[in-house]
Amino acid sequence: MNSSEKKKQKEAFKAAYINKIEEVSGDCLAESSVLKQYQALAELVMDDITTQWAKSNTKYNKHQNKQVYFFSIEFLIGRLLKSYINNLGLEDIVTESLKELGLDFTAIQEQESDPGLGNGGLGRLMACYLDSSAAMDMPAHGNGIRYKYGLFEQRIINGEQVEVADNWLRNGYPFEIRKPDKAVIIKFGGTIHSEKINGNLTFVHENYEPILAVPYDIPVKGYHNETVNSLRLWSAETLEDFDLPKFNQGQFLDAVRHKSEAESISQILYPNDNGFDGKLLRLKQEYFFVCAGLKRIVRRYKQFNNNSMDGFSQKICIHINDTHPAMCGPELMRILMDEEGFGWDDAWKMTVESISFTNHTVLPEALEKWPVSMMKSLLPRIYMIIEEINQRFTQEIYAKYPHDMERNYGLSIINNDQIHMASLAIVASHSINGVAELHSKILREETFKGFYQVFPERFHSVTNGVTPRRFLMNSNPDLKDLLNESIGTQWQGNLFELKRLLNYLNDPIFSDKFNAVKLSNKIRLAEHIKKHNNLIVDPASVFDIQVKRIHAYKRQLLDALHVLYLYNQLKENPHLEIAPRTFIFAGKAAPGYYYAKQIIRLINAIAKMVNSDKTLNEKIRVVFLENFNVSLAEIIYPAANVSEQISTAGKEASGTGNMKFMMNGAITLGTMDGANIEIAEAVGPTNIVTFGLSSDEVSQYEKYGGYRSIDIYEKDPRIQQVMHQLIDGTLGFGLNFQNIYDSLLLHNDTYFVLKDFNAYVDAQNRVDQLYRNERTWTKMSMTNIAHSGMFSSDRSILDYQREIWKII
Ligand code: GFP
Repeated sequence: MNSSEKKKQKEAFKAAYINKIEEVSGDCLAESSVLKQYQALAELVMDDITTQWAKSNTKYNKHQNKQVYFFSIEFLIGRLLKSYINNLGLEDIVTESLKELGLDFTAIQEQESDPGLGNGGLGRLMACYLDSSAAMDMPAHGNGIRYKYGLFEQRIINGEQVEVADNWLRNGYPFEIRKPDKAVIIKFGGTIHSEKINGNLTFVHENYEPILAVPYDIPVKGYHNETVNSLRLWSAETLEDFDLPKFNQGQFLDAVRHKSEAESISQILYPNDNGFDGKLLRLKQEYFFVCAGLKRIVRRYKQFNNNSMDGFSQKICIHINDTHPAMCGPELMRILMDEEGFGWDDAWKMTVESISFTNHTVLPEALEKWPVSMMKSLLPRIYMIIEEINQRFTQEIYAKYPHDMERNYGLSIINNDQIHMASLAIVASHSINGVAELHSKILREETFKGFYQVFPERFHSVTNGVTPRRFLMNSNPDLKDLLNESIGTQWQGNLFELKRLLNYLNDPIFSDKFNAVKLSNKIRLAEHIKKHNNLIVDPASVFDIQVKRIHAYKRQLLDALHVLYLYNQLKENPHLEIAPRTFIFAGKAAPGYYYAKQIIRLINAIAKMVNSDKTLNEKIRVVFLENFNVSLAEIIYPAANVSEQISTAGKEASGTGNMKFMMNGAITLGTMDGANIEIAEAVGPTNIVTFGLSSDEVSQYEKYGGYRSIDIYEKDPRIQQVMHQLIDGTLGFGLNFQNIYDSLLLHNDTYFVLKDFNAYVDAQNRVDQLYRNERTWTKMSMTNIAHSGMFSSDRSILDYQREIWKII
């Protein structure tokens, strides 16, 4: 675009924008509030997108391309305004125009709420996959729940987590379109009986409670292309707002009760502490979005296929994200048999051919199991179908392995009066995949070993990925510009092109510019810390960061204990030479997960003690940033030097934060777990710092015993000191972390924190040494970015297309 064209475009944009402001606020630009400026900009952007959206949909209908639908109970999409603008290619026009109008673009963007429709990696992965699919012109859509409240807003008060409702819809949401004309009815409870209708045995559902599912669609705009896919989120409503007869009889409360009970289905997002908690409302939520989504998919398919279901499983992929949508199997069977008139065998073939399943955790306590009685009364027809799926499956297994009764029993979808949702998902889909090499191996060899023997061809592995558009290009614009001016822009279309950066490893001028970018990102984060925590941190110090859900297996505790140990070292020897460090933590604990909340409290107690101790000469600082969400993450990753990925080996399925850090040049300090292993392979052993037990060692200890945390404690005075400090009042008057202490000693340290402590301290010393050699560190950092191509979600989507959906 030459400069006069650009000028023209800017003038046109400004005129349209001023108009829009007047339209949405009734005020002129000068009088408009920042909120109205945001709403006007959002609407203007939506005007552009909806035109393309309609075109994409028409194209999909005409050509009947194979469509993928991600079914997920979480979609952690983050703010959308900026990514829409960038994907539309309007970045410069909008930024410059707003500046010329004297408006603050950053303040405008901050008006957007950050939809907290997910707990962590699981939901964020879905958002990355939608972004990549659209960027690659691939028809892939999301199907989930429009929770009225996001997870929760985390406040830290007196060092403790306090939860506040996250009312993300408070000011409306400009990027969704409500489609009441596409609403469907979901049936809960009631009874089933069979009848002969026109000579065919038909199942009739009676006395059920009907709930209306209303879709809200959010466009998913591809990067610099014409593709706009859809994220469809379902909201629960009553068929009629009030029970009029009751209302007329004066029973007002009863009348509204039904309304609020119905709406409760899409009211809250369950917090995930990787411990499965079988609540009836959660089961309702799961069936609600599964049933609504599938009904619309089938209806639309027929609408553009001469009212026929022919070819359905060749054209439709139902991809289920973990087991929450596992009822897709029986529900699709129900639709095909009860509504479309197929017999069992044909319906089963279509079901298995269209469904694929990704597992995201191996923690046994997180694998969903529903009581038979609950399923039977809430979803009687679905239960009947699950029972039949199980009966047919176990018969096949018994016929195949008649002498292995014990193993066969383990494969049963229903046992001990519980329905095992992972087993259901495996049996009812043609593909099961793990999310990193190690995780997939553990699925094959341990978690789903029996199923792997029966269906080896169904097992795959697709390593997770993250979108470089949000997590590099949009959140680290200075790095983007530096890369563009040095290695060209091809990397923006193909992240593997970042390898060209290796040519600059020994270029001192480039290195200086590269370090200047990191420093300015650290200054940005330091300003955030100053504003929110009222603490000054030195941007020249090592920014050592652990941000993720707080969970025992992710071992924020190991990080915290090391800080405490370092504090003790510095107290003993104030002249100890170390590169000054800022330890930064962020993450939410599930409200009912006491232990995780204690970890937050511990980190804050350590922070208070360390930050107020003048004798340390500011060599270490500790920060806990409240309310970790996608927007905050976007400021954090670009500013990191050290990426803490220290889960107990074998427990973290993949991790995706590790990839976001690496893409921004942080060095991973990690265990050989999840995708850390693949990061290590990509960058080579000299560009990562690894430590600790391997997953095999962990699994040996778990199976055969042989680990006694007390032995480690007794031998190591450093550990004794930090352990005592947990309970002796060092961390503040009246502050006692007895339950953390007990978990490590009395309960034998389930996640091997003490066992790995020594190795972690050594690894931290290595980090210190490496950082103090600036040239080495800069090279390591550049090498990490150069090899991050493999961790783009574009690569993951290509793998899914090739291996699982068979699209290319
Ligand atoms: C879960 C797993 C992670 C994995 C993501 C996405 O995330 O290891 O990377 O799913 O597959 F635990 P969290 O919800 O725990 O972040």
